[in-house]
Amino acid sequence: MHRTARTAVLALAAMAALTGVAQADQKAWNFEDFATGTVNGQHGWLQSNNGLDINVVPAGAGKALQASNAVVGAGYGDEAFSGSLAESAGESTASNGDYAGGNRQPHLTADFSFASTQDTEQPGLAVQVGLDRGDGKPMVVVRVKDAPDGLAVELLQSRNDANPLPIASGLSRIGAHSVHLDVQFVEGFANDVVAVSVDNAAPVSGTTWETPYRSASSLVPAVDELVVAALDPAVTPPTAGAGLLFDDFALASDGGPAGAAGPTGPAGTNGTDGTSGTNGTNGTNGIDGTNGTNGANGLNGTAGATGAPGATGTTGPSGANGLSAVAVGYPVNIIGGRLDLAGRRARITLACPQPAGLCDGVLRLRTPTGAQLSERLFDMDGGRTLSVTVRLSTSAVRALRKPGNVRVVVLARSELGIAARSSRLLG
Ligand SMILES: [Ca+2]
Ligand SMILES: [Ca+2]
Ligand SMILES: [Ca+2]
Repeated sequence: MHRTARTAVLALAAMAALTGVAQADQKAWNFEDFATGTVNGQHGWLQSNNGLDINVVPAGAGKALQASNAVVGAGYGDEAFSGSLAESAGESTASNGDYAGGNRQPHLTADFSFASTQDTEQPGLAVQVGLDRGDGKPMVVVRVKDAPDGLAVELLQSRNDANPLPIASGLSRIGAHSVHLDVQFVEGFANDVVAVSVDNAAPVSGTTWETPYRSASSLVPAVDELVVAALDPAVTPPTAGAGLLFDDFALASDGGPAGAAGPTGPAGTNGTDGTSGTNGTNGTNGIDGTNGTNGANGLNGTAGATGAPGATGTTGPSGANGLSAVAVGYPVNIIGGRLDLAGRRARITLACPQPAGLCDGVLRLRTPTGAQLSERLFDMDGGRTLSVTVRLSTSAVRALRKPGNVRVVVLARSELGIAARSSRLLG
């Protein structure tokens, strides 16, 4: 007997076998809180035939489920069933038969470990572990058996399968071995996939019992629990209380691994336009351009409208006092003359200034002291000269003989009637 060492290894092997797949529901049993003896009635386990060699036993520091085919049952319904998952697994059309429930899951995994209670061969030893709904209608069954070259595991794909699918063989009787079951229930006929791996080796694939059930015109059952079954009679039955130690059962149902990505859907419709962006920053100033050429002169515009009359101007300043008529007159120039006392006459040359227009006046001869002697009227155009001969009376000649000279006085008016006076003393 080597139960102590083997059970410790059993626990480690089962922990390593658990996977991280998302699970809809799971249950596990390591028998540590079970009482030794029959498993019936403990933590959901049921076993209707208590004459079978299946019991909870001490194993090392803990406990495990011992089983052998020292006694065999009449059918799966006699055997040891675990508690049930809340979510059963199977195809959508599988039958719960009042033994399973919850939301049907398409995928299920199961794990357990086993070890021999003996380190030598137990000829004819064989114990089955199946997936069932609780009334002895399994869908998946593996058999653990002993053979001359060691322990072996095989998959039964029907009840009393004459050619079970080999999974592993030649396994050591010293130490524990782990089993991992992965079951994919696929809608439709003969297509479920059961993959079984022992000690983490590459899995071997088979199928469920869906086809045998359908061939027998039976409903295909759902599964939600484990069954440990002693159903294989032996020529030389194993010793009661020996056989195999099972431990660390774990069961989980879930939605299965994610499928491959589907084909790309059609392109969506265009979204609405986004909002306008903010204004950008101002650019730098450009280089100054060259001056253009001058354009042609435009046409003269039309005359503007006559403006409104201007306001009355302010009174102008008073004018300067005007000069007297004499002051601004044009005196006749007395150019020259000759006194001819013997001929009793005087000849005087006069010139009228151009601006005067004309000179109209009287020429008078006087003594140097001013006594009137003679006179003569004249008129002439502006800018002309005129010789005037004035006759002298005898008394005038006498009055002039002593001084020898005469005063000529001319008084004349211009074209504007302005009078002017001029005088000259002649010898
Ligand atoms: Ca245990
Ligand atoms: Ca059940
Ligand atoms: Ca199927």
